[in-house]
Amino acid sequence: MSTQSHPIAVSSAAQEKPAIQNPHLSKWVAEMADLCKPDKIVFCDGSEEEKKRLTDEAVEKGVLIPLNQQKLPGCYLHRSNPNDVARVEQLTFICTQTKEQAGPTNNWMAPNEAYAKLGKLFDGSMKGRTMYVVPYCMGPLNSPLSKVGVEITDSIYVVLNMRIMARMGRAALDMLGNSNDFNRGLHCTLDCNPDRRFICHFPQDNTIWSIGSGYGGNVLLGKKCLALRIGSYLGKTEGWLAEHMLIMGVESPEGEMTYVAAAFPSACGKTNFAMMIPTERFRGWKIWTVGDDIAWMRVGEDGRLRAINPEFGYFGVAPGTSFKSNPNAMKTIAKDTIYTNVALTKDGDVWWEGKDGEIPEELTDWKGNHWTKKGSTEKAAHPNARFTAPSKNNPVLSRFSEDPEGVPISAIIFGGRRATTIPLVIQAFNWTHGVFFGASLGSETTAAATGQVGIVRRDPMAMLPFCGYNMGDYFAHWLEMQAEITNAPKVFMVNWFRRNKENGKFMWPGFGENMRVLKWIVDRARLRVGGQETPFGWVPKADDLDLSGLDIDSDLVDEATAVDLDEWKAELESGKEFFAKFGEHLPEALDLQRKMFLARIDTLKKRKWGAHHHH
Ligand code: GTP
Ligand code: SPV
Ligand code: MN
Repeated sequence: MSTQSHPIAVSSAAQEKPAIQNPHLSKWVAEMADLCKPDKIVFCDGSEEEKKRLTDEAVEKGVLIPLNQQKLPGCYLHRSNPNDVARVEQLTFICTQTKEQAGPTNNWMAPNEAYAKLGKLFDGSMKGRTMYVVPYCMGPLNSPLSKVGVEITDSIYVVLNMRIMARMGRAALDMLGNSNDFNRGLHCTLDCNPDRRFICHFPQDNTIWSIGSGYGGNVLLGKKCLALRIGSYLGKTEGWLAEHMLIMGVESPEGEMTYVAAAFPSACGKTNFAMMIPTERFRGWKIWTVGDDIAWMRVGEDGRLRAINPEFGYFGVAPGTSFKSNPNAMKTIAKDTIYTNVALTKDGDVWWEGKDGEIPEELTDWKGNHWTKKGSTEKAAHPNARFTAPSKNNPVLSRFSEDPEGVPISAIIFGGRRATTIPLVIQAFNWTHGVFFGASLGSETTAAATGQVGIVRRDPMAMLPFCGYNMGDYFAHWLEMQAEITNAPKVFMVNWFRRNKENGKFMWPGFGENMRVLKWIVDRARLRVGGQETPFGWVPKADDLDLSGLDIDSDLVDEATAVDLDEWKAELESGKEFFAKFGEHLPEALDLQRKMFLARIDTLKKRKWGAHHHH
């Protein structure tokens, strides 16, 4: 430890040894302590004893509220500052040397300017507070695909969440050894004032500075900041992909396993899909969760794309989660879970809109106010209320979820939340066309980020808020990956969220019924089911999609799967504007894909290719 004036407290388990032996780490911690000037420094070891001590302290300080321990053992409620309930994209910056490296879709700040600006805010920011040093590993311990990070934070809530979301503590330090190769993350809640809130990423320094927030993706630095923004940059330089994707194993009744990765934007159904229980018609089929939010994918020795889940827990959307929609999630969050911004019942249980059972007459809402079913017009839980739960609680956790080599991916799915235009499912002709699908993805905004909800925006690969470098170069990286892959995954686009034009309701029942679509995808990936070629891609023929026992009008299914030339033309026009932003960084192959697509549509319009042609 280098000399410095701050008294140092270490967790008991680490007492026999010096707290940190890695000279690079101790030097950096000393520098950050000199900057933030905490009263005390605690090195987190990840032990049970430490968890108990910090939980007790959090309860004493009102950071956590104990829930009914009979009903929900080991579970606690946290209420965030009402001004701090989601990711803040407008305050998130990529601090590369040049603005061009960050690209047109990211906010940019010059590194020196960002260090200076945030440095002033960090200066003395932990006076009277404790600085926690949290070592963690993203990915299975000792996997060649994993990365170590260290987050310095003044928030016990962050420490307890990181403990669930990542392999945290001594094991991560052991993996790091004396290496200097670790992500340096600094976080201070400050006074939680949006005017002093900045989430800055320095990909070229493998560094993250986050200040002024205490919520989710802004502060659990292993997740979106390291695993996606910094990760995507590392992926570009090291030849792999960091993606906003769930990873699932699909097991047939015969025991055949097919791995699928799927990118849906925030709050568009990844957790639900990753834990899905197929409906009755598909008895014998099983879904196994490898990950629910992030995939790191690399080409393996065998030439296949292999994926690991860098995370260790789920930071999932609570509203809408029920035994009806996602029973596996309900079981996962029954113990050892931190709930954020949900409502509280009289007997210490949690509640949110869309939970099973009767709506309670009275509640304490997410802000801590009295709420009544009859009198209150506002939602009792915040729409972006979340649970933090260990993945080992998941009854359908894949037994390969910790495989250091990763699971081989046979299909990649891109999906958005789209009321119109995008059909239930469509398969790309080939890898390049699939990358075009991903790059063209659009979706309605959700409560997962602050700002207006329900506006369609381009969200390529569901990575718009998470790509740590120029997105044009990111598209090129995706295209170039094909060179190394011998068995390229088949690529699909799905939309569970198309709405009936008359009544505005979702046309497709979704959730467990998505197995019908997934089965076609798996069979297509294994080259054993038919399809109809359209100008857009391959779609299922009438008999290809198993709809038996589905309790909805067949007209609705027709509508959900229909493709309309004029709607797609408009879609491609908005894609043109978006692509134009990237200038010379846009790979020509993608622009040509768009032009060929448009040309095919124009050709068919001359012959009145009709909407009846959906199957
Ligand atoms: P992030 O954690 O923000 O990345 O979200 P996510 O992609 O994991 O989304 P999640 O599975 O939590 O679902 C978000 C919302 O979409 C919830 O309210 C779900 O109930 C709803 N949802 C999920 N799947 C479906 C579906 O198949 N159909 C419909 N209609 N809604 C769905
Ligand atoms: C998302 O917004 O995609 C999330 C939640 O998974 S957060 O961790 O806040 O980014
Ligand atoms: Mn997410």
